[in-house]
Amino acid sequence: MNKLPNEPPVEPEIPEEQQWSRRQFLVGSAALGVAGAVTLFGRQALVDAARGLFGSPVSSGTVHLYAYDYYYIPNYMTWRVGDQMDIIFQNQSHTHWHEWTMGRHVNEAYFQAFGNLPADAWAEDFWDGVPVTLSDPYNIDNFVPNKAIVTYDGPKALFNIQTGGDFSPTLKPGGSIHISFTVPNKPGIWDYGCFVQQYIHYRTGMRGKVMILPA
Ligand SMILES: [Cu+2]
Repeated sequence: MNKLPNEPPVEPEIPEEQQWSRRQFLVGSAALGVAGAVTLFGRQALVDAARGLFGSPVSSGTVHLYAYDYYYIPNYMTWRVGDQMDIIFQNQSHTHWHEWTMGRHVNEAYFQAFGNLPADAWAEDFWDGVPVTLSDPYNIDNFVPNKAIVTYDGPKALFNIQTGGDFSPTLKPGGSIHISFTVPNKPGIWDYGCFVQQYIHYRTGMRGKVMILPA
């Protein structure tokens, strides 16, 4: 709408506190819009655009990581070496099992195979030698510790601990688990993904990236 030249600028008296709330609301709405669009389309391009717009602030403390069919929200994170992280990993699917693995150099030769496959998809498992505390297990299908140094909070039976493959909590539909750790001194870019159903989930887009900044 065109403003008349002689119209005085509108500067309502808004207390500082209220202005801050309004900014928070606007940012929150934009983020919700992106989440909604991702839910509808699950488009990598859209997510990349969102990352460009909003950046990727360093996460520390509690972060919710949601598994859907077949993508994660968020599908990128930025951590800093030495920071304390509490990842609440939750499977939002009503029908599908999902896991969270993290590493480098996925073996893409497995992608063409069917039937029984080796479970160690990453040539390098991020969690090797990393102290991790697991708690609040709910509807866990299984948990593979691999070479992580794991402390279990509560009865170990609830975690259904298995051997073989990468570090991977696998959740039944609606399941969740709390993964607590200090970001190890492994800076750089790491990938995460779900290899359930012979890597179909990963191939379909169920993957993400973590940028780890030096301390
Ligand atoms: Cu999955």
